[in-house]
Amino acid sequence: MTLKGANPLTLAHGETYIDSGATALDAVDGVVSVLTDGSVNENALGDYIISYSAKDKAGNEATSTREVTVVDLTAPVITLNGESTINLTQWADEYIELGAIATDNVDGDITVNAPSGLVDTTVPGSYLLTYTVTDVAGHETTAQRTVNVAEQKPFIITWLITPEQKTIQLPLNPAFTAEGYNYRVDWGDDSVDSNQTTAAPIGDTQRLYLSN
Ligand SMILES: [Ca+2]
Repeated sequence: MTLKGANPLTLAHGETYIDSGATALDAVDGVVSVLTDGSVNENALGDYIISYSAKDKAGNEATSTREVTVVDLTAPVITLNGESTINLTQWADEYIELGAIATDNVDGDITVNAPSGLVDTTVPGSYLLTYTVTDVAGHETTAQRTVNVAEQKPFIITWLITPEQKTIQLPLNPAFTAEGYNYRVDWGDDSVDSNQTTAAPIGDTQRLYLSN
């Protein structure tokens, strides 16, 4: 008896098993029909045996078997929650980790742990976060997210000199309450206030301008 096709045979999970059969040749009877027994569940990992048997007219039986192993050959797929590139502004924005989800052809949903890498929104730069999952079969998948932190631009106000007393309203962003708020004011009369910091302001701050 001769098996057609591979033996043992490795089959990818979910792939349809098509038995290649066997042939039997008897010295007296010539070609003898072969009976096949056994089945493969393509959707369940494991080993399966397909048996073949053939008898000649004299009742002599020949048998053979094929071992089929259903294995997981496919790595999980990661889908990021949120965008793969996130643009933030230094101090003004906070990075919120939205995480990721992963599904596998065999294992179903897989929990994605926190990514490697950290985002420091107080330091401008480009940060790379790497998410990794591994299925039971050991296939690893990674996905990455880039978080760009743009430098906070100082703002400059020029206030024209007028004879009257003037006040200036400095709009303050509540997002800066932790770090304070740095500003530079050019009063237009050769006096400049730089690196003015207001800690934890909410609302507006007044600056009183006194004319000479
Ligand atoms: Ca898999």
